[in-house]
Amino acid sequence: MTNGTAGWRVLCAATIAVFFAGGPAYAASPTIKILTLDWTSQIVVSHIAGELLSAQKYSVSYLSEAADSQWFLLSSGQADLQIEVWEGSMAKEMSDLTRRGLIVDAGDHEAVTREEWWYPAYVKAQCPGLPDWRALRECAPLFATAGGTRGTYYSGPWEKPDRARIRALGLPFDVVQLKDGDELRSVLEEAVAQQRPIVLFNWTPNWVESIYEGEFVEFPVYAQACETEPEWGINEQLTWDCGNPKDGWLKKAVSRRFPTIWPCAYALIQRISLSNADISQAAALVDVRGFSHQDAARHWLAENEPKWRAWLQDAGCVAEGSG
Ligand code: TMO
Repeated sequence: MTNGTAGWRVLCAATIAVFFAGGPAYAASPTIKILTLDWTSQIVVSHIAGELLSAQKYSVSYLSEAADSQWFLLSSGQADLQIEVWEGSMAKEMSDLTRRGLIVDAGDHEAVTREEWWYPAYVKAQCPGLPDWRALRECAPLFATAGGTRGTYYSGPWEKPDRARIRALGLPFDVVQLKDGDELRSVLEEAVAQQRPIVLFNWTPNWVESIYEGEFVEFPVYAQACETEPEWGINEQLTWDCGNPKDGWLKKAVSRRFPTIWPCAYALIQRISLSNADISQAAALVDVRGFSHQDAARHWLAENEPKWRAWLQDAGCVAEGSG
């Protein structure tokens, strides 16, 4: 029993030592775990970051997950980097978790973003009141997919509560929620091939804008109070009677351990800044031109060397991964 107790004490001491050392104690150069989520540009841009880190001799791995899981994985240190955090669908978790110190905000990309209901240009001829959202009240039957008069809105897995918005704005629509960006792409391509009316979740920058004309629906202008105060906006009983932000930010998020374990890599991630054109090109290389995600990343890197060289130079730091 004495042995057992002593052994236990040693184990406890070791555990406490590792706990207070904050991670690096148990591995000289742990792997940077990069989250790849469920829309194309995010996966490509993750590979762009991963290639740059690998070239600096960091060990990286990719973790393929649904966007929902990112917050738990980053907060618990099971993932280290999410390279595209979008304001329209992710602002709340991002600000809650950074405020609580569970994840770290590694700064903004240059890109300005929007995530919203969208339709191809030919739809407007059949519903001329668009892009004003009120036009959707009369035009709903155009978007009916199973007969009847209620329209179908195709959403992805990322949005704010769309059913709440539909209720608050009195729209005769039902939501069909699709699994990821690839499924949204399929329903869009099918509708366009038949010139059939469709309204679906889309975002910019994205590959869509490089081949299809179209517009976002204009809902009442976003305000934070719209999410929390029923009295705000045209429906005085309900929240969510507004659209998403039109000029949203695009951020990078890292795990709490990241800046401590890999300060130079962190400096590089902070410098990484992609424009709208970069992100839409990254997506189009895969979704329009058929590259793999990794090949798309390498292609982008080959074409944009001055840009990433400047990030490395501005980071001004020699990689701790190479030591
Ligand atoms: C997170 N997303 C860009 C798909 O809206």
